[in-house]
Amino acid sequence: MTGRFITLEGGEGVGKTTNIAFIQSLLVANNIPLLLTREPGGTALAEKLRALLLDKEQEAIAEQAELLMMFAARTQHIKHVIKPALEQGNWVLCDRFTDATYAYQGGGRGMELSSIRWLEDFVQGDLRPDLTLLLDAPIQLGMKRAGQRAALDRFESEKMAFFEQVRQAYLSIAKQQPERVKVIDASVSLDNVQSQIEQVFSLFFKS
Ligand code: T5A
Repeated sequence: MTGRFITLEGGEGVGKTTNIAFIQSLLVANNIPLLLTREPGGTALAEKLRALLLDKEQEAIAEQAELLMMFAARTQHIKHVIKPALEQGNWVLCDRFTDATYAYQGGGRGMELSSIRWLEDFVQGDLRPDLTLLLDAPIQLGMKRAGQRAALDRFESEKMAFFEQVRQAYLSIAKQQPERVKVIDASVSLDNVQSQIEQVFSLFFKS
């Protein structure tokens, strides 16, 4: 038996971390064995790569290096955490995955989508999320929320135009893959966001 693979996506500060605990409670209430994880990260080595990727006090990271570091971390994560968990019948809930690469490195940095697609196939084989929740909110709102929470990291220090491209890239993925990617309006109150999430899961449980 294999579990199902669910990812949570969106721009900075839209509420992914906040809503993971809520999604966890929905799954646990349905007696679903669950593994929570995140990208970049999820293994000891991938967390070290994450720290390097988010650190803004170091030499400039070339765009190609950034892309390869994301996929290097992802390779470790899939091999040591995600695949074994799915194979044991657990569901995996992951805070960001490859849609973030299409959005940030593709949309934000303008890297060729064909290179990302090649790496996706090379690293993941046929592994793709079964369901993706895209939390969407205006950039200014997400940045305001993220800034209130902690100091800005290397990505959060980018310019507004970068985040607008990231947002548009995410929305375009959702438009192309509406069966998998469900857009949640994250600009409203947390209660409202969570009732949208609940609706998506009530349909997903039946699928
Ligand atoms: N990245 C990642 C890439 O470039 N390529 C890739 O392939 C991958 C995988 C990772 C960075 O790496 C980049 C993208 C990222 O920049 P991250 O920590 O995963 O960093 O991502 P962040 O977006 O930086 O995560 P944040 O923790 O900043 O944002 P969240 O998790 O979306 O937001 P959250 O839940 O912490 O909420 C922020 C604040 O808002 C409040 C919360 O209480 C919190 O204080 N809040 C709300 N307030 C009012 N109403 C609501 N509805 C609210 N929802 C949340």
